[in-house]
Amino acid sequence: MKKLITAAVFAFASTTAMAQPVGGTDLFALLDADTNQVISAEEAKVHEPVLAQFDILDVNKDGQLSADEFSLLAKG
Ligand SMILES: [Ca+2]
Ligand SMILES: [Ca+2]
Repeated sequence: MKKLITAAVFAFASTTAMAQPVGGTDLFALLDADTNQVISAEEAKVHEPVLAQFDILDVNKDGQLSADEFSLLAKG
């Protein structure tokens, strides 16, 4: 199951590189107040669902959410 999710995330990332951003990507841009391409814990406070899952979404535990990490949110 984990393998399937990874594949789905990879496919999602590949698609968004070429296609128009949808849903989560717009939210990412909205939350990324300083436009440094990552969501800090401070920026996540604006959106409760992101803040609630921040630690889970922060896969590499660097205290920030990259676009790839953030895309996991939309998957539920
Ligand atoms: Ca940011
Ligand atoms: Ca991270």
